[in-house]
Parts: sequence; C-alpha cells; structure tokens
Amino acid sequence: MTKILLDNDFAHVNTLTLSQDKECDYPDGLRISHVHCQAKVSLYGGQVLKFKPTGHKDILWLSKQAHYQSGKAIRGGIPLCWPWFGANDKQTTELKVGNHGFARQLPWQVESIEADENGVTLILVLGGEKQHPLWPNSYKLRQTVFFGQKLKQTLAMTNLSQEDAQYSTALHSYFTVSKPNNVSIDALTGLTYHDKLTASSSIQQQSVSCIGEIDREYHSSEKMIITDKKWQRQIEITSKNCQQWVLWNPGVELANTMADIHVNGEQEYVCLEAANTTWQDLPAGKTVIISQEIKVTNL
Ligand code: TA6
Repeated sequence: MTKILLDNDFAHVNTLTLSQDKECDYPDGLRISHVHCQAKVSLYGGQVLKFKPTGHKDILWLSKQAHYQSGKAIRGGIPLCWPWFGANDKQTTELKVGNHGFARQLPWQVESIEADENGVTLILVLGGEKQHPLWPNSYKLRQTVFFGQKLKQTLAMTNLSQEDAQYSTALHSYFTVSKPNNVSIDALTGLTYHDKLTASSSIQQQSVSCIGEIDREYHSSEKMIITDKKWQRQIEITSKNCQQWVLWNPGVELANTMADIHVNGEQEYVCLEAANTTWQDLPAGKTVIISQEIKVTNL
C-alpha cells in the first residue's frame, strides 16, 4: 500500500500534489513546488521529468512529443535503464527485446514523501518476478530522489531470488542546453571511449563536441561538468558505483525519424548518463546501489 509521509508545517512547500494532476500530460504524476525547486515525476517509469532549482532555467529536457503510454518510454527527464542498458546481447532472433530494459515502462509505487526546509525526498519502488524471459528473477528497485537546490538520486536494486543475476543500467539524464554546439564537457578529454556508431574504441584527444549524431561510452567515474557558454552555467554531475558516462545526441537526421522528439528538439539537450553499460553481478539476496548528484551554478 502506498504510504505518504508529510512532515513539518509545510510553510516552505507551496504545493505537493500526487496523481491525476490536470496540468500534467502524463496520467499519474507528482508535482513538487518547494522554495528551492520545481519538479515533476511520472510514476509510469518512475521517471523524473523536471528539475528546476529556484533562480535557474530547467536542468532536464523533456520532449513536447513524449509518449505517455504503456509499452513506450517517455522521452526526456531521467529514464531508468534497467535491468539492461541498450540492446540486450542475450536476445535471440526468436526473442527480440527493446532497448534499456523494462523498468522505464512499468508503473512505480510511492513508498514515501517527506519534506523539510531543504527539499523534498521521494521514494519510489518497483518489484516483480518473471517480468521478462531474459530477466526472470524476483527483484525490488528502490529509487530515492531528493529535490532541493541539488538533485540526488539513488537506485537500490535487490535480487530477491535464489539465483545470481546480472544487470546493466543507466540514469539516462537528458540535460537541457542552449545548443549542443555551445557546450563543452572538458572532463571527457583524455578518456578512453567506445564509439557505438563506428563500433571502435579511441582516446578523446581534444575537447569533445556534443553535436549529434554522437553515441559514446566513456570509461570513467570522475565528476563531469557540462559548461554552457551561451547560458553561462555549469551543470555538475557526480556518480557513485557507475563505471561509464554515456554521451548521446541523435543529431538532426536521426531525430527527424523519431516520432517522440519535437522539431529541433535534439538542439535543446545533451544526454550524459551515469551508467554501467556492461553486465554487473547482482548476487542472489544482495542489494547493489548506484547514485548521482546534479547541481547547477551560474558562471
Ligand atoms: O544511451 C544512448 C542510447 O543507448 C543510444 O544508443 C540511443 O539509442 C538512446 O540511448 C535512446 O534510446 P531509446 O531506447 O530511449 O530510444
């Protein structure tokens, strides 16, 4: 059963609305309006859709043509790719599966919401077993998101079955930028990466261009900073227990073939995803936790 805990006197929380929000396009959503930020979350996919710290522009991009329907993923915000990232290499010609697992296409439950003068902490859960022939284990996901001046997101994955399992994952964040051309991510320079478009590996020699089409997995767990010189701001992202950063933008040609990206939408974001792109152990009965923290500063 959903249990919602609201503490304190809420003087600092203007509104906190759960479900059937008329102003949301999505059917089951949560809108948060706190002195420190505005946020939206879809229970479908357990997906953060909006995070706007007070005094700043939006941090996350959300497509105006996103689909909010069963069997489809919502384009934008922070989709949770789980229990696999990208295409599942265990699929066969008989059993073809979609990208990025099933967690982003299932309804999550609210475990709790708490608010204080620093922000709002939301805990969402998802559980099941025999959810997918390629991932039949019994599992529980517990996502904790703190919305304040910063966003802190933790995903705890528990294998409740008696068989060891493996997962891969990404916190697939879509960051709003003035334009990919105006953006640099200096911390990627010097890193080894796998280029999914050319299926080859290289070392990033100079400052990376975020102009699409680009689709790369950088091997690093270092802090990343997206510098947007037009908007004069930096988005700082730190991750824990994630071995890669995935950088993705579809570019105009591919975006034009994607029904859920509005015209020129790909010119408004860069995906930089805290990820474990290769299979990781999730032993029977154990919990593994990954997390990221996102904050913005003006230059
Ligand atoms: O994270 C990058 C990526 O795996 C790309 O290869 C691209 O396909 C993107 O994610 C979006 O995937 P989606 O299944 O949401 O269309």
